[in-house]
Amino acid sequence: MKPLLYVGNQNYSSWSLRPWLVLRWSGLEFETRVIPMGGDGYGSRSMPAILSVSPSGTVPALHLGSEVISDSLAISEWAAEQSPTLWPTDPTARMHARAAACEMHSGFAALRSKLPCNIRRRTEPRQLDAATQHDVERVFKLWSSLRTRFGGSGPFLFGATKTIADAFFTPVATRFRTYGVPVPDELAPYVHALLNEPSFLEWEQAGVAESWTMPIWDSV
Ligand SMILES: N[C@@H](CCC(=O)N[C@@H](CS)C(=O)NCC(=O)O)C(=O)O
Repeated sequence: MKPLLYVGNQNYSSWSLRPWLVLRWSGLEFETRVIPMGGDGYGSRSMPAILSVSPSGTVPALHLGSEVISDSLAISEWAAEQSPTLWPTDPTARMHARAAACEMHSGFAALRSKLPCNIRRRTEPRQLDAATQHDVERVFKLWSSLRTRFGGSGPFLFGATKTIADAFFTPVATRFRTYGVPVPDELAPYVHALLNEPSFLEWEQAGVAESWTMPIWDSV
């Protein structure tokens, strides 16, 4: 039986996009099922449709036979056990890749709430509040330091090979595009590489084609 990944709406669910990219990049075969988010229980991790496949009440959730992994980083770590190049092979680079993915996984609260993921949307550039600006600048510093130290001649954070860290920052690149956040020139090629990566383009196309809308997110 193939692994089965339950995801949220592809236009909006940044949590879902990350492990979906990781699984794609792993080369493992898997199936994807989309659960439209919203309605009763949404926002309090008690949507019946999600709870029926994910004990945490959240997507993404990966089903491996009778086992369920309901966290994007844990799913990515599972994939990396099957496909070791998902983390850099050099131990020092790997340590920094893990730290970057974990920082994204557990931080950037202002960026998440003020610039919600909405892949197909485009707004005029806006004035960011201090906390969001701080998060944006931290992302730029982190990307710059990793690219300078480990990027070599490749387009991604750790060079030519895409890693879990790149998957975790792909939704951030879409947020910068959606809300017109100016990206420093030196980082524009990295954002371009993320937003033109073939698996991402496939996900984006599915998101654009979705008929669901989340009016609250569209009005932020
Ligand atoms: N720590 C989880 C968080 C996942 C998460 O918050 N998912 C959102 C969708 S983007 C969700 O399922 N929300 C359902 C709800 O809030 O009711 C992960 O990394 O997968």
